[in-house]
Amino acid sequence: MADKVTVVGVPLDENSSFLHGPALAPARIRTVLHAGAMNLTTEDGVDLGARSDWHDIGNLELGTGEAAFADIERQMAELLATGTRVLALGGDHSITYPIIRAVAGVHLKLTILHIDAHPDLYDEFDGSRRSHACPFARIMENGLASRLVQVGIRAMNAHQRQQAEHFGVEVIEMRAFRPDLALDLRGPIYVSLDLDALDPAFAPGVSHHEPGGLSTRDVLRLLSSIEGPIIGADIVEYNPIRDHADMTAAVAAKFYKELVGYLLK
Ligand SMILES: [Mn+2]
Repeated sequence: MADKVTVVGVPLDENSSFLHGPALAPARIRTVLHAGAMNLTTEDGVDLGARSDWHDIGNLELGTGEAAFADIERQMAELLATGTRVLALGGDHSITYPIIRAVAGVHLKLTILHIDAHPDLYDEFDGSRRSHACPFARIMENGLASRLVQVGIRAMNAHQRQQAEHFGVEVIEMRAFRPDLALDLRGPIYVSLDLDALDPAFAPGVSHHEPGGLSTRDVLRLLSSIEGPIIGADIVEYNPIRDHADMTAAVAAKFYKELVGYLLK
């Protein structure tokens, strides 16, 4: 029988607009998760080390350019066809578009919870429609989600505000965020977690520092408040080259554990 949950690395960062590094993230997150400093039990008490119904299968094999997106979509679709739920470790945020293409082929009426400092709704960025600044424009214009709910946003310019209105995106800007925020999300729910949603004080190892963000606890509380089933997730934009003493890798490893726990539910 297929595993209930599969973790897979998607080491693509060629669509980053500012710095490279997130391609190194999956390996670094795994190293820190298994270094011995943290155990494998989630806050709900799920001991991932004692369960055999999930596995981390390493990284996808990827080409470049448009072929990389096709590679991600095909390999994700193959995994999903076995009945498993997938947690993807980016990579830059561009990977979420081909992942959602595969996920939307399995789950109708998808709700995406997108946690990020940036709306990533550009029609194109620096001449590229594959940029990590664009994935949610591609997802919405292709009708791949019935709801897109964004939390943590604090870098919304006029173009992206227009795009959000055009696509009917529900944006909870950081200035309106409250730690006890309760989202009314019905399943199936996909969580796309860009680590730059966190304040750089909590997660310095990202390419785009945007101060005034979420705490690690804010994100954990938000995830635990979701009532509907989480059927897929990604953790993107960790950049080991920008990290200090693996602090951000530990944050990513924490979310890795918690998200695998939610996906196993
Ligand atoms: Mn992003």
